[in-house]
Amino acid sequence: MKMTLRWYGPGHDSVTLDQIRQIPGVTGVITTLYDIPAGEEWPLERVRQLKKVVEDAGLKIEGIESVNVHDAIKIGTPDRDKYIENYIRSLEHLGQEGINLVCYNFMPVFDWTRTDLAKMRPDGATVLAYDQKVVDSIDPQVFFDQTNDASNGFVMPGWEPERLAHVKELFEAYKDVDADRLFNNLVYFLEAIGPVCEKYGIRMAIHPDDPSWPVFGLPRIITGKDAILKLFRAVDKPYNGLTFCMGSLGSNPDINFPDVIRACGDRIYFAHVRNLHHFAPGVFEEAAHLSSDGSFDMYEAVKALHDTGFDGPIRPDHGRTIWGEKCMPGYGLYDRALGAMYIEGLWEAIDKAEARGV
Ligand SMILES: [Mn+2]
Repeated sequence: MKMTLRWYGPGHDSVTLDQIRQIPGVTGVITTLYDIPAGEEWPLERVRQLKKVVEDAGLKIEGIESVNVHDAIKIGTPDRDKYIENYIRSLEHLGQEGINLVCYNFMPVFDWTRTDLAKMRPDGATVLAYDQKVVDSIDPQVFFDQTNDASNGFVMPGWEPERLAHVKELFEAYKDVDADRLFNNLVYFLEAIGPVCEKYGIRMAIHPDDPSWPVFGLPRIITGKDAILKLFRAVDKPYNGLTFCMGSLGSNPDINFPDVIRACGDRIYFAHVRNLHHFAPGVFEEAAHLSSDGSFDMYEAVKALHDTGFDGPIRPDHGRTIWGEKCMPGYGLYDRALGAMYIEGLWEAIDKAEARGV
Protein backbone atom coordinates (compact mmCIF):
# COMPACT_ATOMS: atom_id res chain seq x y z
CA MET A 1 0.00 0.00 0.00
CA LYS A 2 1.20 3.46 -0.87
CA MET A 3 -0.47 6.33 0.96
CA THR A 4 -1.27 9.30 -1.28
CA LEU A 5 -3.33 12.45 -1.40
CA ARG A 6 -5.24 13.79 -4.37
CA TRP A 7 -3.72 17.05 -5.56
CA TYR A 8 -5.20 19.21 -8.30
CA GLY A 9 -1.97 20.78 -9.51
CA PRO A 10 -0.34 24.20 -9.37
CA GLY A 11 -2.91 26.98 -9.06
CA HIS A 12 -5.87 24.64 -8.65
CA ASP A 13 -5.54 23.44 -5.07
CA SER A 14 -5.59 25.17 -1.70
CA VAL A 15 -3.23 22.48 -0.39
CA THR A 16 0.48 22.62 -1.22
CA LEU A 17 2.87 19.79 -1.97
CA ASP A 18 5.01 20.89 0.98
CA GLN A 19 2.02 20.39 3.27
CA ILE A 20 1.27 17.00 1.77
CA ARG A 21 4.85 15.90 2.29
CA GLN A 22 4.56 16.61 6.02
CA ILE A 23 1.77 14.08 6.51
CA PRO A 24 3.56 11.01 7.90
CA GLY A 25 3.61 8.10 5.49
CA VAL A 26 2.34 10.02 2.47
CA THR A 27 4.85 9.45 -0.31
CA GLY A 28 2.96 10.44 -3.39
CA VAL A 29 0.08 12.28 -4.99
CA ILE A 30 -2.70 11.45 -7.37
CA THR A 31 -2.91 14.37 -9.72
CA THR A 32 -4.05 15.60 -13.11
CA LEU A 33 -3.68 18.32 -15.72
CA TYR A 34 -6.77 20.08 -14.48
CA ASP A 35 -6.94 22.76 -17.17
CA ILE A 36 -7.00 20.40 -20.16
CA PRO A 37 -10.61 19.78 -21.22
CA ALA A 38 -11.90 16.24 -21.66
CA GLY A 39 -11.12 15.00 -25.15
CA GLU A 40 -7.92 16.99 -25.70
CA GLU A 41 -4.50 15.44 -25.89
CA TRP A 42 -2.13 15.83 -22.92
CA PRO A 43 1.13 17.19 -24.36
CA LEU A 44 4.25 15.30 -23.33
CA GLU A 45 5.88 18.52 -22.17
CA ARG A 46 3.01 19.26 -19.76
CA VAL A 47 3.26 15.76 -18.28
CA ARG A 48 7.00 16.26 -17.79
CA GLN A 49 6.48 19.63 -16.10
CA LEU A 50 3.89 18.21 -13.73
CA LYS A 51 6.15 15.31 -12.83
CA LYS A 52 9.04 17.68 -12.15
CA VAL A 53 6.94 19.90 -9.87
CA VAL A 54 5.86 16.88 -7.82
CA GLU A 55 9.33 15.30 -7.67
CA ASP A 56 11.00 18.60 -6.78
CA ALA A 57 8.74 18.61 -3.70
CA GLY A 58 10.01 15.16 -2.68
CA LEU A 59 6.90 13.28 -3.76
CA LYS A 60 5.98 10.93 -6.57
CA ILE A 61 3.05 10.83 -9.00
CA GLU A 62 1.43 7.51 -8.12
CA GLY A 63 -1.41 7.92 -10.56
CA ILE A 64 -3.65 10.22 -12.55
CA GLU A 65 -7.18 11.09 -11.51
CA SER A 66 -8.53 11.63 -14.00
CA VAL A 67 -7.87 11.58 -17.68
CA ASN A 68 -11.48 12.43 -18.42
CA VAL A 69 -13.37 10.65 -21.15
CA HIS A 70 -15.12 12.91 -23.68
CA ASP A 71 -18.91 12.66 -23.92
CA ALA A 72 -18.61 11.64 -27.61
CA ILE A 73 -16.95 8.40 -26.45
CA LYS A 74 -19.62 7.73 -23.84
CA ILE A 75 -22.44 8.56 -26.26
CA GLY A 76 -20.76 6.71 -29.13
CA THR A 77 -21.06 9.48 -31.73
CA PRO A 78 -19.42 9.07 -35.17
CA ASP A 79 -16.50 11.31 -34.18
CA ARG A 80 -15.62 9.32 -31.05
CA ASP A 81 -12.53 7.78 -32.70
CA LYS A 82 -10.91 11.20 -32.93
CA TYR A 83 -11.28 11.62 -29.16
CA ILE A 84 -10.08 8.09 -28.53
CA GLU A 85 -6.97 8.87 -30.60
CA ASN A 86 -6.31 11.87 -28.37
CA TYR A 87 -6.80 9.69 -25.30
CA ILE A 88 -4.33 7.15 -26.66
CA ARG A 89 -1.73 9.88 -27.20
CA SER A 90 -2.29 11.15 -23.65
CA LEU A 91 -1.72 7.62 -22.34
CA GLU A 92 1.36 7.32 -24.54
CA HIS A 93 2.82 10.45 -22.96
CA LEU A 94 2.01 9.27 -19.44
CA GLY A 95 3.54 5.89 -20.23
CA GLN A 96 6.70 7.50 -21.58
CA GLU A 97 7.09 9.30 -18.26
CA GLY A 98 6.59 6.11 -16.26
CA ILE A 99 3.11 7.02 -14.99
CA ASN A 100 1.03 3.88 -15.30
CA LEU A 101 -2.14 4.25 -13.24
CA VAL A 102 -5.15 6.11 -14.63
CA CYS A 103 -8.43 6.52 -12.77
CA TYR A 104 -11.39 7.47 -14.96
CA ASN A 105 -15.15 7.23 -14.86
CA PHE A 106 -17.85 6.53 -17.40
CA MET A 107 -20.76 8.52 -15.97
CA PRO A 108 -22.96 10.54 -18.35
CA VAL A 109 -23.13 14.36 -17.95
CA PHE A 110 -22.56 14.66 -14.23
CA ASP A 111 -19.64 13.17 -12.41
CA TRP A 112 -20.29 12.52 -8.73
CA THR A 113 -23.52 14.05 -7.43
CA ARG A 114 -24.15 15.58 -4.01
CA THR A 115 -27.07 17.77 -3.00
CA ASP A 116 -25.29 19.75 -0.27
CA LEU A 117 -21.60 20.64 -0.33
CA ALA A 118 -21.50 22.09 3.17
CA LYS A 119 -23.94 20.31 5.44
CA MET A 120 -23.28 21.33 9.02
CA ARG A 121 -22.75 18.51 11.50
CA PRO A 122 -23.32 18.86 15.28
CA ASP A 123 -19.61 19.48 15.89
CA GLY A 124 -19.49 22.36 13.39
CA ALA A 125 -17.69 20.43 10.66
CA THR A 126 -19.23 20.69 7.21
CA VAL A 127 -19.51 17.77 4.81
CA LEU A 128 -20.89 16.80 1.42
CA ALA A 129 -24.30 15.18 1.65
CA TYR A 130 -26.87 13.54 -0.60
CA ASP A 131 -30.65 13.48 -0.46
CA GLN A 132 -32.52 11.71 -3.25
CA LYS A 133 -35.62 13.87 -2.66
CA VAL A 134 -33.65 16.95 -3.76
CA VAL A 135 -32.44 15.27 -6.95
CA ASP A 136 -35.99 14.13 -7.70
CA SER A 137 -37.40 17.63 -7.35
CA ILE A 138 -34.94 19.80 -9.24
CA ASP A 139 -34.12 20.64 -12.86
CA PRO A 140 -30.61 19.46 -13.81
CA GLN A 141 -29.53 22.94 -14.97
CA VAL A 142 -30.65 24.50 -11.68
CA PHE A 143 -28.90 21.71 -9.84
CA PHE A 144 -25.67 22.38 -11.70
CA ASP A 145 -25.84 26.13 -11.04
CA GLN A 146 -26.47 25.60 -7.34
CA THR A 147 -23.62 23.13 -7.03
CA ASN A 148 -21.25 25.45 -8.79
CA ASP A 149 -22.27 28.42 -6.63
CA ALA A 150 -21.52 26.40 -3.49
CA SER A 151 -18.00 25.34 -4.47
CA ASN A 152 -16.14 28.14 -2.66
CA GLY A 153 -14.88 29.47 -5.98
CA PHE A 154 -13.08 26.24 -6.88
CA VAL A 155 -13.78 24.39 -10.11
CA MET A 156 -14.74 20.91 -8.98
CA PRO A 157 -13.73 17.75 -10.78
CA GLY A 158 -16.38 16.64 -13.24
CA TRP A 159 -18.21 19.95 -12.95
CA GLU A 160 -16.31 21.97 -15.52
CA PRO A 161 -18.34 25.11 -16.31
CA GLU A 162 -17.48 25.16 -20.02
CA ARG A 163 -18.95 21.68 -20.43
CA LEU A 164 -21.89 22.01 -18.10
CA ALA A 165 -22.93 25.37 -19.54
CA HIS A 166 -24.72 23.16 -22.02
CA VAL A 167 -26.54 20.79 -19.69
CA LYS A 168 -29.69 20.73 -21.86
CA GLU A 169 -27.75 19.87 -25.02
CA LEU A 170 -25.84 17.17 -23.15
CA PHE A 171 -29.06 15.60 -21.92
CA GLU A 172 -30.41 15.71 -25.48
CA ALA A 173 -27.26 14.00 -26.78
CA TYR A 174 -27.65 11.20 -24.22
CA LYS A 175 -31.38 10.66 -24.78
CA ASP A 176 -30.93 7.39 -26.73
CA VAL A 177 -28.08 6.11 -24.56
CA ASP A 178 -29.39 3.42 -22.25
CA ALA A 179 -27.30 1.30 -19.89
CA ASP A 180 -26.55 -1.37 -22.53
CA ARG A 181 -25.38 1.16 -25.09
CA LEU A 182 -23.26 2.98 -22.52
CA PHE A 183 -21.68 -0.31 -21.48
CA ASN A 184 -20.95 -1.24 -25.10
CA ASN A 185 -19.35 2.16 -25.65
CA LEU A 186 -17.15 1.59 -22.60
CA VAL A 187 -16.06 -1.78 -23.98
CA TYR A 188 -15.32 -0.19 -27.38
CA PHE A 189 -13.19 2.46 -25.65
CA LEU A 190 -11.29 -0.05 -23.52
CA GLU A 191 -10.56 -2.29 -26.49
CA ALA A 192 -9.32 0.67 -28.52
CA ILE A 193 -6.86 1.82 -25.84
CA GLY A 194 -5.69 -1.75 -25.10
CA PRO A 195 -2.50 -1.68 -27.21
CA VAL A 196 -1.13 1.50 -25.62
CA CYS A 197 -2.01 0.27 -22.12
CA GLU A 198 -0.24 -3.02 -22.76
CA LYS A 199 2.77 -1.31 -24.32
CA TYR A 200 3.39 0.82 -21.23
CA GLY A 201 1.88 -1.35 -18.52
CA ILE A 202 -0.82 1.23 -17.87
CA ARG A 203 -3.58 0.17 -15.51
CA MET A 204 -6.98 1.70 -16.22
CA ALA A 205 -8.88 1.85 -12.94
CA ILE A 206 -12.53 2.69 -13.52
CA HIS A 207 -14.22 4.69 -10.78
CA PRO A 208 -17.64 3.40 -9.71
CA ASP A 209 -20.68 5.55 -10.34
CA ASP A 210 -21.58 7.97 -7.59
CA PRO A 211 -24.25 7.48 -6.41
CA SER A 212 -24.68 3.93 -7.62
CA TRP A 213 -28.11 4.34 -9.22
CA PRO A 214 -29.49 6.39 -12.15
CA VAL A 215 -29.85 10.11 -11.42
CA PHE A 216 -31.82 12.58 -13.55
CA GLY A 217 -32.82 9.63 -15.74
CA LEU A 218 -29.22 9.03 -16.84
CA PRO A 219 -27.99 5.43 -16.86
CA ARG A 220 -25.38 4.10 -14.42
CA ILE A 221 -23.35 1.00 -15.26
CA ILE A 222 -20.58 0.65 -12.64
CA THR A 223 -22.79 0.23 -9.62
CA GLY A 224 -21.54 -2.72 -7.60
CA LYS A 225 -19.83 -6.09 -7.59
CA ASP A 226 -21.83 -7.74 -10.38
CA ALA A 227 -21.45 -4.76 -12.71
CA ILE A 228 -17.69 -4.58 -12.09
CA LEU A 229 -17.23 -8.30 -12.71
CA LYS A 230 -19.28 -8.01 -15.90
CA LEU A 231 -16.87 -5.32 -17.13
CA PHE A 232 -13.84 -7.43 -16.20
CA ARG A 233 -15.27 -10.33 -18.23
CA ALA A 234 -16.14 -8.11 -21.21
CA VAL A 235 -12.53 -6.90 -21.55
CA ASP A 236 -10.66 -9.64 -19.77
CA LYS A 237 -7.22 -8.05 -19.70
CA PRO A 238 -5.09 -6.99 -16.75
CA TYR A 239 -5.15 -3.33 -17.85
CA ASN A 240 -8.92 -3.24 -17.24
CA GLY A 241 -9.17 -2.71 -13.49
CA LEU A 242 -10.98 -0.91 -10.70
CA THR A 243 -10.69 2.08 -8.43
CA PHE A 244 -12.24 0.66 -5.27
CA CYS A 245 -14.11 3.72 -3.97
CA MET A 246 -15.91 3.29 -0.67
CA GLY A 247 -17.73 6.61 -1.00
CA SER A 248 -19.31 5.67 -4.33
CA LEU A 249 -19.97 1.97 -3.77
CA GLY A 250 -21.03 2.90 -0.24
CA SER A 251 -23.88 5.06 -1.50
CA ASN A 252 -25.64 1.69 -1.46
CA PRO A 253 -26.08 1.07 2.28
CA ASP A 254 -26.19 -2.69 1.71
CA ILE A 255 -22.74 -2.87 0.13
CA ASN A 256 -20.42 -5.52 1.51
CA PHE A 257 -16.94 -4.06 1.03
CA PRO A 258 -14.87 -7.13 1.93
CA ASP A 259 -16.97 -9.16 -0.51
CA VAL A 260 -16.34 -6.66 -3.34
CA ILE A 261 -12.62 -6.55 -2.54
CA ARG A 262 -12.26 -10.33 -2.48
CA ALA A 263 -14.29 -10.72 -5.71
CA CYS A 264 -12.24 -8.11 -7.60
CA GLY A 265 -8.95 -9.22 -6.06
CA ASP A 266 -5.86 -8.26 -8.00
CA ARG A 267 -7.83 -6.13 -10.45
CA ILE A 268 -8.12 -3.39 -7.79
CA TYR A 269 -5.39 -0.91 -8.67
CA PHE A 270 -6.34 2.11 -6.58
CA ALA A 271 -8.41 2.62 -3.42
CA HIS A 272 -10.46 5.56 -2.17
CA VAL A 273 -11.04 4.90 1.51
CA ARG A 274 -13.72 6.82 3.36
CA ASN A 275 -16.75 6.54 5.57
CA LEU A 276 -20.36 7.64 5.08
CA HIS A 277 -23.18 8.07 7.54
CA HIS A 278 -26.47 6.71 6.21
CA PHE A 279 -29.74 8.07 7.57
CA ALA A 280 -32.21 6.34 5.22
CA PRO A 281 -32.07 4.82 1.72
CA GLY A 282 -30.85 7.59 -0.58
CA VAL A 283 -30.01 9.94 2.29
CA PHE A 284 -26.44 10.08 3.54
CA GLU A 285 -23.59 12.39 4.45
CA GLU A 286 -19.83 12.01 4.36
CA ALA A 287 -18.39 11.27 7.80
CA ALA A 288 -14.91 11.35 9.26
CA HIS A 289 -12.88 8.28 8.34
CA LEU A 290 -13.17 6.70 11.81
CA SER A 291 -15.54 3.70 11.85
CA SER A 292 -17.58 4.98 14.79
CA ASP A 293 -18.27 8.30 13.05
CA GLY A 294 -20.17 6.70 10.16
CA SER A 295 -21.95 3.56 9.01
CA PHE A 296 -19.00 1.50 7.76
CA ASP A 297 -16.57 -0.84 9.45
CA MET A 298 -13.33 0.64 8.16
CA TYR A 299 -11.22 -2.03 9.81
CA GLU A 300 -12.94 -4.79 7.82
CA ALA A 301 -12.50 -2.93 4.53
CA VAL A 302 -8.83 -2.13 5.11
CA LYS A 303 -8.23 -5.68 6.34
CA ALA A 304 -9.73 -7.12 3.15
CA LEU A 305 -7.43 -4.89 1.06
CA HIS A 306 -4.51 -6.05 3.17
CA ASP A 307 -5.52 -9.72 2.95
CA THR A 308 -5.80 -9.64 -0.83
CA GLY A 309 -2.27 -8.30 -1.11
CA PHE A 310 -3.28 -4.85 -2.33
CA ASP A 311 -0.10 -2.93 -3.15
CA GLY A 312 -1.40 0.10 -5.08
CA PRO A 313 -2.04 3.65 -3.94
CA ILE A 314 -4.68 4.42 -1.34
CA ARG A 315 -6.00 7.88 -0.78
CA PRO A 316 -8.19 9.08 2.02
CA ASP A 317 -11.20 10.22 0.09
CA HIS A 318 -13.30 13.31 0.71
CA GLY A 319 -12.70 14.83 4.09
CA ARG A 320 -14.86 17.04 6.25
CA THR A 321 -14.10 20.76 6.25
CA ILE A 322 -12.83 21.53 9.74
CA TRP A 323 -10.77 24.04 11.76
CA GLY A 324 -11.88 26.97 9.60
CA GLU A 325 -10.11 25.77 6.49
CA LYS A 326 -10.95 27.43 3.16
CA CYS A 327 -10.87 24.71 0.54
CA MET A 328 -12.64 22.92 -2.23
CA PRO A 329 -15.53 20.99 -0.63
CA GLY A 330 -14.23 17.54 0.32
CA TYR A 331 -10.60 18.38 -0.46
CA GLY A 332 -9.20 20.22 2.52
CA LEU A 333 -5.88 19.30 4.06
CA TYR A 334 -6.80 18.72 7.70
CA ASP A 335 -9.40 16.00 7.63
CA ARG A 336 -7.77 14.12 4.79
CA ALA A 337 -4.50 14.15 6.74
CA LEU A 338 -6.36 12.72 9.73
CA GLY A 339 -7.87 10.11 7.43
CA ALA A 340 -4.47 9.13 6.02
CA MET A 341 -3.09 8.65 9.54
CA TYR A 342 -6.08 6.57 10.60
CA ILE A 343 -5.83 4.27 7.57
CA GLU A 344 -2.09 3.91 8.15
CA GLY A 345 -2.76 3.03 11.77
CA LEU A 346 -5.20 0.32 10.78
CA TRP A 347 -2.74 -1.00 8.21
CA GLU A 348 0.17 -1.14 10.66
CA ALA A 349 -1.93 -2.94 13.25
CA ILE A 350 -3.17 -5.50 10.70
CA ASP A 351 0.38 -5.99 9.40
CA LYS A 352 1.81 -6.62 12.84
CA ALA A 353 -1.03 -8.83 14.00
CA GLU A 354 -0.52 -10.98 10.92
CA ALA A 355 3.24 -11.16 11.43
CA ARG A 356 2.66 -12.37 14.98
CA GLY A 357 0.06 -14.89 13.84
CA VAL A 358 -2.67 -13.22 15.90
MN1 LIG B 1 -13.87 8.04 -5.20
